[in-house]
Amino acid sequence: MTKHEFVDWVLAGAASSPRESAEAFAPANIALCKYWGKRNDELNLPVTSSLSVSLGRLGTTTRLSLRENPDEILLGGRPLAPDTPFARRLRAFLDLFRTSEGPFFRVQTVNTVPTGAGLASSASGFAALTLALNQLMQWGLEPRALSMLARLGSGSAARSLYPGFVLWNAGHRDDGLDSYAEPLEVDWPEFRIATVTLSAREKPLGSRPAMHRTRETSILYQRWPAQVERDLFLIREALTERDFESLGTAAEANALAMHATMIASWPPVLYWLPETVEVLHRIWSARGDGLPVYLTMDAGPNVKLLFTGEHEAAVRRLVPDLEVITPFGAPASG
Ligand code: 2P0
Repeated sequence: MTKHEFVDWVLAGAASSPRESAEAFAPANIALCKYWGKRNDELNLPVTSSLSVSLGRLGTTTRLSLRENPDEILLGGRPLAPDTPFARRLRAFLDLFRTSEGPFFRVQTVNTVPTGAGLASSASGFAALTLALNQLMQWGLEPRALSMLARLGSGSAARSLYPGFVLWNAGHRDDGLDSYAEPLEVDWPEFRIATVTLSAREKPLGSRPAMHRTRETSILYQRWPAQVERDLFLIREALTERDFESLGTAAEANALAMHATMIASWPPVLYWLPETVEVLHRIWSARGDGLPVYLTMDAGPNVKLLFTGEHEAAVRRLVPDLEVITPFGAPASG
């Protein structure tokens, strides 16, 4: 099945009567149990399920309106040259929903994630665009269908449809109709994530080719699905019991196993910088001294810390220049 056929299937029966304009927000997300490897590149179907936490008000707001050919794309208020990789990828996504006759769009995208924090992923961007399209075209699609459409733009975008903790079911079907994300009913106001920005430079290898290379060449990848199955079970159990230390342990083990698997690829995929390793040792040392702080890492050199509100001051002392995120709303002020 092609992407186009998939979209036709999802949109079959949906109404379509375009409005003038629409606006939507989607949060960025960080996986606690990672998505790494596809079983189908065309439909962006993952080998394993994954579980993330959305970052509250940090994410992407996208405003869409109809216009004459060609599309116009503005990023943070600035027009984007049509031949940039981002503009091409965005247009390719929009092409799934139209013919050569149109419709054409003005796309105004604003990221509310702090620049350089390593969070400006494609996830919130494609999720916000999908939500805005649903409103603009008045399709009236359910979140499950929207999650599958966002997935075609970027796998992790499937998870950015919802706030809070989110599970993306890998699914088993070849047509991808059972591969969508759903929210987990867990409210955890004390839960914190913080980003440690060590490098804002563009990564040497994008996650898409890196994922591909890992799956093709890393001997350790054979073990990855079993690791995810274990970690997903432990994380879900920890969420149910609000057991922060079990959650942190499983999330950290999962991230490090993903990186170990990448490093065993050929040519090797190693995103870490010397500063990354220094932070890891600092965290492990503090944890050895009794501070319940855990870490996770994505396809880059930056580190994200997991802790609870009661330890925020200690974590800030440990790692200055943290960007602390409260996924379940602002902490109550006195
Ligand atoms: C994740 N990452 O679960 C994992 C962990 C990065 C490391 O999903 O090819 O941009 O568009 O489906 O979603 C980044 O990969 O990849 C990612 P595509 P995506 O968050």
